[in-house]
Amino acid sequence: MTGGMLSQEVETRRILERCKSLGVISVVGGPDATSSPQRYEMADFKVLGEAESIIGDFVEAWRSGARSGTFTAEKFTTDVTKSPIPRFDLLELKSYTNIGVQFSRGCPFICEFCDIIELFGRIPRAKTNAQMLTELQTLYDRGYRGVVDFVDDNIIGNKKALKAFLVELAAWQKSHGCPFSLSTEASLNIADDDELLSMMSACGFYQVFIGIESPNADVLNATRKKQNARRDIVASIHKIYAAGLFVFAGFIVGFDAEQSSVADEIIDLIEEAAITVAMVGLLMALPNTQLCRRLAAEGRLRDVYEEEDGLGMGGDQCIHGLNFDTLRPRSEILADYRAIIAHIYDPDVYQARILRMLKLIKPPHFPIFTSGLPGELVQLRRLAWNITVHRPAVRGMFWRIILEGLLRGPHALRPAIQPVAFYLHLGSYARDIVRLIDAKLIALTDRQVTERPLAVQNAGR
Ligand code: B12
Ligand code: SF4
Repeated sequence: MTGGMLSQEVETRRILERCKSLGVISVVGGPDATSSPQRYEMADFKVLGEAESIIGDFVEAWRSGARSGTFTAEKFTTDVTKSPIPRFDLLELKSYTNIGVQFSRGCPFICEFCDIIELFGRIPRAKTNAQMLTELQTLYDRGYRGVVDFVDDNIIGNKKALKAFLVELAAWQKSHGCPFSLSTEASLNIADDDELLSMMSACGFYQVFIGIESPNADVLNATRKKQNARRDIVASIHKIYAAGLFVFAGFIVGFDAEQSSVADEIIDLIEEAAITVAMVGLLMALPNTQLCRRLAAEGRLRDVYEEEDGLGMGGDQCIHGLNFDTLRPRSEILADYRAIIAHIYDPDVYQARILRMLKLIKPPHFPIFTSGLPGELVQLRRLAWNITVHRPAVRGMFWRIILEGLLRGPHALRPAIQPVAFYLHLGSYARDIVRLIDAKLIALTDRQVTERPLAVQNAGR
């Protein structure tokens, strides 16, 4: 998907055409096919929505000789307590840096730009504790040790069910020598619940992804992310650090209610909160969202496949967005976005932020020396070798931060190393984004310049 929507669309069509020409039957499913089935018209089978409740119908149809068809799951009714244990035996576990499992689906919030609540609903549905522990046990029995990512839409959507599970998870981890380090995604109100934070920490959760989106309360209210508007975001992040959890955060630029101060506001928040890995993207009206429907009703939604800014819509997901007529001039939004990326991923600024974050993060309520550690140390050795030998630009940052982490205690090593490892990608990625935005801005300026005489000419007729 890294080629953006246009190339994704073209690639999808190319693959489906190739299937047809080879006489191969194609089966599509998953969030994109569910949200935009029209893009997959050429597929022989479409299995749309949560597969558990319809995959049996598809298999039966196939066995009875059908070679095309559409199966659509009834929305939000799939009983996840009946989901089968994933076939981890099909994975080459050694090739993974983390393995995904899922405890619950759905999120109670109503963010305007979100497709998750349209795909999985607002009433979280959780698996049973026994089911979840069997999944982990299966992974364990297959010899996997290391990071397990809980890929829930919002793991704290049903706190009561989560807390009941965490009690059993902590006991399971302990009785197995703490084989798994855990990461997940949650909404920022996780910071309001001290008990939950310490329970998560005690289970081995070390990292949480949080969608902050914007520091500005008006923007948050307008985009219906009210749960973030009524709080001190910096204090909330610091509280999560104090529980021993490292925060990845998402931000979005391009909201209707945004002012020209957006770049400074986002930079200030990232710096003050000491958020090291901040994923900043341009607002994209995904299909199957309230935002997409509103923009369409206002006549502002653009065809995402249309040529944009004279450069086409190609590019990575983060840079490709704004598939609608923006309220602020497009060039201003792009310039603000560029300013944020250029600032936050400047190597010195990034390093200083990691050092500040290390002072805020406290030891987790989880053993540091676990049975998953040897595997992680092998990864660390590989990383250290790679950086020291092949990445001179990051070498200084890496060793300085490792040293600082060691001085703060073993608990600080992972939050120290992780952002540096990410910087191997983020540093060059940020430079690419800045280059691309510059080209887009020039294309926009050129277009205005060439268009002006035409407008004058037309006005004279
Ligand atoms: C974990 C995750 C990742 C991980 C994946 C790690 C891994 N090795 O699997 C990482 C971080 C790498 C990742 C990357 C990206 N992701 Co992602 N990711 C997720 C996340 C959080 C969970 C996915 C998951 O495993 N769910 C658990 C399973 C059980 O649910 P599920 O995938 O929906 O599958 C169910 C059904 O959809 C169906 N199904 C799924 N696939 C198929 C296929 C067939 C053939 C059939 C019949 C059925 C079927 O059956 C399942 C059971 O019901 C979702 C958000 C979410 N909450 O779902 C985003 C999500 C899938 N990601 C998304 C995006 C955009 C990306 C990136 C493009 C981001 C980027 N800028 O690069 C990349 C693309 C990577 C790639 N090469 O494809 C979007 C997709 C949007 C869309 N409408 O298509 C989502 C929905 C988030 C969002 N709301 O924007 N992602
Ligand atoms: S909190 Fe996250 S998952 Fe929930 S509605 Fe908002 S964006 Fe979607």
